[in-house]
Amino acid sequence: MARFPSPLFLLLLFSLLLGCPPVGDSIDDDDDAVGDDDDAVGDDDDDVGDDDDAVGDDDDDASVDADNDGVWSEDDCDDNDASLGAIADDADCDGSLTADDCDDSDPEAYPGASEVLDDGIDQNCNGGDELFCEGDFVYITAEYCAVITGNLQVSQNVILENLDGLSSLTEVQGNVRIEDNLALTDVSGLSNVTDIGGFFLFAENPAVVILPDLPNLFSLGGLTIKENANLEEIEGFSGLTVLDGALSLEANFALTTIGPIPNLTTVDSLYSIFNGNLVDLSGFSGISSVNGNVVLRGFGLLGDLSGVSNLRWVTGDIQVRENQFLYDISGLSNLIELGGDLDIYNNQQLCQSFVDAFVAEYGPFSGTQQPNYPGC
Ligand SMILES: [Ca+2]
Ligand SMILES: [Ca+2]
Ligand SMILES: [Ca+2]
Ligand SMILES: [Ca+2]
Repeated sequence: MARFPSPLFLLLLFSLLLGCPPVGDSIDDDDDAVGDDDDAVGDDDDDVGDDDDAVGDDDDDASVDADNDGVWSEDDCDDNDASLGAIADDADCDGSLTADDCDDSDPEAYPGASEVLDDGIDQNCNGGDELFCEGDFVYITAEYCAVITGNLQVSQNVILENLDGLSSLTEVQGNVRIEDNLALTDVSGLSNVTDIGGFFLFAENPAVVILPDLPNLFSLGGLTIKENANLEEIEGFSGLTVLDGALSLEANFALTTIGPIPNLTTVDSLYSIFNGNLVDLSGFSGISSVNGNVVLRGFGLLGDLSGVSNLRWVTGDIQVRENQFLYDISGLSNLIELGGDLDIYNNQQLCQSFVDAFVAEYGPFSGTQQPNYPGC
């Protein structure tokens, strides 16, 4: 029996021959195996959220808000990303609103963006292009330096109250001296510094009461904090991991607290000298290895050495002397190796008998372990 094409097939064939869109068929016109609806209301057959509402129709019409952020697709910087809002509020769609964006026509520039040095463009919106600075610099000339290849010196400035002009600075390959600045109170401008190749000297800044944590500071070639007359607190150095030199606190007479340096395990030498009001050495508790001397001298209030109880290896001498209130040296009992002398003397309240017992148990040690308090 002869077979004839079905009426539906004939209708489709007829439509195609006339160049009309197929209507109401079941054919997968775009061959993507996703059911086209073919209802002749502006379909683009892209199978992406066809709404068939006769507006258009490329499926990005005003009734679509794919990321449900309340901004219609045609007005949305990215309708698949709810964190990006309306073009009207953020013309370059970089996530920084027009009011906050230093260049709302440049999506590479916004507060917090990574800087490209020396390109003439202020990517991070801090007011200027950041620079690779070759040679030595002082405060005034160092503004916008991100890297200084030589030394940085901020000294003998009588009006400088903060270091905000150094907020671009991340690396100094030489030494940093912050010294003898009478009005300086705020040091947080150094908070973006990560590496100082030479030493970091912070000295004779009489108006500084708190030396804030510099959490990005990872590596130093030495650290000396001395003779800051009103410095009460060193908040710590939470990121400091490499100290390729000595750690020295000297004659900060008001200092009561040093916060944690939790990642620092090794220093070249450890000095705390004449920080009379320091009562707690727990900031040093991460240090286990000293490639040089340990000097703990001139404490007025420190009672024990528990803050340095993690000390295991010291290649040089340990000096514990002239500490008025020290009565307990058992914090040194975890020592495994002492390359030099053990000098413990002139500690007015430390029982000589305790010192003798310590030496008998953990020694013998070279060096001087008397006199201390004889009356117990
Ligand atoms: Ca949206
Ligand atoms: Ca913007
Ligand atoms: Ca921008
Ligand atoms: Ca730049």
